[in-house]
Amino acid sequence: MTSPSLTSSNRRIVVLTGAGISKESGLDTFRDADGIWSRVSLEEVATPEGFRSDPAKVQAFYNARRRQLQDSEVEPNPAHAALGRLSRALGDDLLLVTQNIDDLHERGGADPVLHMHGELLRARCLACGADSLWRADIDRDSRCSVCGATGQLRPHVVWFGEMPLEMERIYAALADCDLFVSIGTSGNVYPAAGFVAEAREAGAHTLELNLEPSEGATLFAEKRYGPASELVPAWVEEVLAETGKDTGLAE
Ligand code: BV8
Repeated sequence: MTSPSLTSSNRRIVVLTGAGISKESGLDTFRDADGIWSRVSLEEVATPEGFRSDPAKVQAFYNARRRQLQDSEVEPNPAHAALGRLSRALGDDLLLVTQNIDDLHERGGADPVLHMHGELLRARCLACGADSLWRADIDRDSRCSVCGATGQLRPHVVWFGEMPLEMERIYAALADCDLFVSIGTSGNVYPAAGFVAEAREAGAHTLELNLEPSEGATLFAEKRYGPASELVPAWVEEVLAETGKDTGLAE
């Protein structure tokens, strides 16, 4: 089905991704049966209160995920590569927002990527507030590369109860977009789960690409269900053909 709003050549697209787009790269989702929240308590490892009460437990949780992300087995999948191609073709006409803290969109060629829940490969200093690239474990001896403080680093990740990043920029893009596409997210976590309503309000066409209907499925004008590695490349092909902006660099 051709997305009605793509007839003009300068449509503006906002894409939101969630953990489902990285599942086929070997990273677990959160709320699937085998998901992360089935093994560890969200309150204990993804809240400021959890960090205050047991920082070592929280650091260990993110250290394990940071190591796994850098494992050679974990690679961008065709969905990441397709969005990389779309990013190169559309430039400023695409805003790619992700809830994910992995770097697979970047490694798939997307630039820029807006990480509204932060990034696993960056550390934030509680002493000076700076965040910096960080690939190693974070522990009590870790030293801030900006101010030199030791033992003051936390993951640069947005926990529950904390304000997601770049919300103004996201809401401005949603108010101005012609097409909003949600990929690989269950629609459980706000404010991301509310983006589809914002886009509808702005008159945008809305499309959900997911393995199964999300919590917000009824809010989407168009829905396609299946694995992201199949759905996303097919959808990107359609968009590039309709807008004539194909880079010709098929992945
Ligand atoms: C905020 C950290 C306000 C990084 C995450 C009480 C107090 C404060 C806030 C609240 C509260 N009660 C409720 C809230 C709001 C809360 C919230 O929404 N809670 C939920 C649980 C009800 N939200 C917040 O707290 C947010 N902040 O509201 O701040 C505020 C206001 C003023 C001042 C200060 C603050 C912060 C939310 C961010 C929390 N951090 N993660 C990390 O460790 O990763 S959220 C976590 O969930 C991840 O970021 C994840 O990305 C996100 C969403 O999950 P999904 O990506 O959707 O993953 P999920 O497993 O759920 O679904 C995967 C989907 O993929 C499934 O549908 C599946 O079918 C599909 N799939 C699987 N395989 C495939 C596939 N699809 C395609 N192909 C496949 N192969």
